[in-house]
Amino acid sequence: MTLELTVAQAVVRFLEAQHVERDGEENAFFAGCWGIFGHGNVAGVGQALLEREQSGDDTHLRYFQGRNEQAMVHASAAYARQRDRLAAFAVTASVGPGATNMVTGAALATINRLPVLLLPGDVFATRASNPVLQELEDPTSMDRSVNDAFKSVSRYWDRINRPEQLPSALLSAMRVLTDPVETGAVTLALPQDVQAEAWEWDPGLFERRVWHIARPVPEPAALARAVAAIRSAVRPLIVAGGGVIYSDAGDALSDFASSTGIPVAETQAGKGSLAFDHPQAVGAVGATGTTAANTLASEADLIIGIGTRYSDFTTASRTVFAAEGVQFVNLNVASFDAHKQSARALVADAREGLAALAGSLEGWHADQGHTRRATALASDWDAVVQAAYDRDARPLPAQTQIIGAVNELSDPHDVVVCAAGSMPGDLHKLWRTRDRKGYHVEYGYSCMGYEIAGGLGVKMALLDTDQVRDVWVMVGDGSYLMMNSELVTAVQEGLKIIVVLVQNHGFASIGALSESLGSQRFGTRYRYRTDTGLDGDRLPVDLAAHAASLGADVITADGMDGFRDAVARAKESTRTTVIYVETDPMIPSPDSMAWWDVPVSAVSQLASTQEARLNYEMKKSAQRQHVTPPKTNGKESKQ
Ligand SMILES: Cc1ncc(C[n+]2csc(CCOP(=O)(O)OP(=O)(O)O)c2C)c(N)n1
Ligand SMILES: [Mg+2]
Repeated sequence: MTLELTVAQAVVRFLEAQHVERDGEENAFFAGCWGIFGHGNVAGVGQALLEREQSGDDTHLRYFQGRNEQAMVHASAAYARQRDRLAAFAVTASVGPGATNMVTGAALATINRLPVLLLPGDVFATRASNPVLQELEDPTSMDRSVNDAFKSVSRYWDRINRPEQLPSALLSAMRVLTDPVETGAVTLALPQDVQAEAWEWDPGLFERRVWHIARPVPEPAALARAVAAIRSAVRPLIVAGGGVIYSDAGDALSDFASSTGIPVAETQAGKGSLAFDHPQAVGAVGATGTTAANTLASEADLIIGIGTRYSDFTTASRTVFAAEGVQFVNLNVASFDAHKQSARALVADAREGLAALAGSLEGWHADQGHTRRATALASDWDAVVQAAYDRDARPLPAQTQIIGAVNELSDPHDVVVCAAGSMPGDLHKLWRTRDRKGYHVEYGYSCMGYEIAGGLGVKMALLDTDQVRDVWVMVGDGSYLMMNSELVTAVQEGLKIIVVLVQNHGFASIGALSESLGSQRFGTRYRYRTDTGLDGDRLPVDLAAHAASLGADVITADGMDGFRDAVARAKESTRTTVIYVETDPMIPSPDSMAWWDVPVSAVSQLASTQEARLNYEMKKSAQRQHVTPPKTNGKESKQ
């Protein structure tokens, strides 16, 4: 017996039947399908979604309309992150520009290891009408289309030129999407003629299927090596990354830190692994770190990296782990990351790995003086945070005051969302996380324009899991201008997000970076052109009016009292609300005492650049490569 469906109908029916299970809990994997239609998908995937919506079957794949394909992928990635990768979206786009608009979103999802299934339309497989509208012809090969651009940003990529290819492609896509190591963007390019083609399918393809999310356990010998390294450490420091959160290992980490007294620092993706007031929490580490975490990192003889990929922000471009002979133990589900910094690799799920370490280290405690010092350093930093929240800059508030007010006036379980600009660094240092899923800063790709679309995805994830929590989207004027269109989608869907739109008339973050590198804030202010460059008056842009024109409620906040009042009103409202506030971009936030490697021109006519280059060379000399193999008690390890 077979079932006759088009290729697109088969895709939709298959997606509806996929489920995942972890720790005994099961749920449907696909929350729905985002889509913008054009000739490349309207009559294929579009028709299939319509047919299912009209079927009366309440398990049909829900359809969501976006404004911009990139934004739809961002919303999907944010959704998957908020759901700990246990649920995801598919995204359908037309052929050509609709498809390539998704490439940036795909890269973001893959960098952050977030599952999203991309279904770009593709040019005719039969070539019956080629070149079709929007087809980029390659004279060297008709087998190539713009969708080949997805290959380098996808974890799995396929093109369905014949219906028979679909079942194995779909199964491969699911294997990758649900694998904690492999996951990221998966692209199945669907030629527009093939989408509409009918085929007789084996009905087994559409049966309910459950994918079990793996929690690999550590290999005993690797565990023993890690335990030996920890036992002999004098000043150990844990660096908690996003893997801790995805694996839901927060409680295990909290218990482990309490029982061993090892301080815990957090990466951007790992922030929230511990509540900010846990006795062992020392906050953000690296280029945007706290003085507590960075001091401990610079003195540590052993770094225990858990679920981190050691980005340059985490390592302060390989300067923050500065002690002579510093060693690494890396607990990571991905062998690739576990082996970084010449570590003793402990390849395992974060929660399973922590449980195994805790079992082997029962009764062991780090040096009490080390533990006490970490707690004292963290408390010093907390006073710095309070001072940054409480300062009273006039006439315009400092960004740190805005962050402080949102932190203090939001509920402990609300979610803050951000991605690019000066705010991610400030949030990393200053935000007091009180909930393991309360901090959502996309800093793998740090993609301007992610913020509003991401906030929408987070809100959808909260609603789908019956959680009543507000979403605070922190967005700069530059990011807002780059992509604000999903405000319309929030209004359309009746979803409430609160957008804090921080107006500082340009790219303040890159301005400060530029100045520190001797490039004089070139090209970073939003100013009229004059004879001497972009240094005229401010542009007459009214972003508050713009947001209102998209259907959001807008509150223009005047000073800090006005801002606090706006926060309270936004909290009470049931509608998407934009709080527009002007800040002073020249007020710096507390210093991290850390470096970031951004090379400065080696030769220059500009005195500012020459000076910055000298400083760069000095800082660069502190960079370490961590290439020495792990050693035990000063002797070469046999392992
Ligand atoms: C898509 C994209 N383009 C460029 C950058 C580089 N970049 C990082 S932050 C930034 C400026 C952000 O401006 P804004 O949103 O106003 O935040 P502010 O720096 O003023 O806090 C730029 C251009 C980026 N991260 N993403
Ligand atoms: Mg700005």
